[in-house]
Amino acid sequence: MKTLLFGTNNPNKLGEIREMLGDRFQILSPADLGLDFEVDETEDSFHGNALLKARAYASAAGMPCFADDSGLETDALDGAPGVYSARYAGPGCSYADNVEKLLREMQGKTRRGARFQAVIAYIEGEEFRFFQGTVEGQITEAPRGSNGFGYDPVFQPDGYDRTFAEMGPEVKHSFSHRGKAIRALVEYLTASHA
Ligand code: ITT
Repeated sequence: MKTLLFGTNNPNKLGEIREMLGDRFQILSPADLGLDFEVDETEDSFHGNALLKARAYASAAGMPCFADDSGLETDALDGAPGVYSARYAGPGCSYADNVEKLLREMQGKTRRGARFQAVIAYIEGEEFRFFQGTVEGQITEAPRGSNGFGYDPVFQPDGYDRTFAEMGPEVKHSFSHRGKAIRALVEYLTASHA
């Protein structure tokens, strides 16, 4: 079984990736390798920040590594919170703070279209590659559900009457931004290591 490092400090992302890949790849976390650092996300794109994180962890660990930069874009707020999704309500904020701020900013807006984006940067040796996933939906008027993390309680994907937080993890992963990006990575790894 191939071993990959997932360069993240977000336990929810780690849990999702292990749910998706656990039976096919051994997924190590930074903590498993005794790595404990934050990467400054100084780029203004998901691609740029995913690569920054993947490079930092790959060079610290010297093994194949991937990182995920992801977030929520809304039409009515010109793409916000976007790359600032994790810290939308300020440094050290909680998921609940972010959701509260988003609903406040969206109050009275009739355009509620939004999308989750995930960009995975994968590094092996000198080579890097990107894999991407998007899921379109709507921002609800109030939070619903308790599964998942982050903005899941206020994101209702198109074609569903439930938010991500009202779905089981298998259903979310089957068409989520992260599920799509990860399946593209797996396809690449499977093809290039056949
Ligand atoms: P790492 O950089 O250590 O991986 P992070 O949480 O800081 O962790 P990002 O900078 O990529 O990661 O920010 C992603 C944020 O976008 C995340 O904290 C959530 O607020 C939101 N997000 C991403 N994917 C999500 C999902 O599947 N469901 C709900 N919210 C999500």
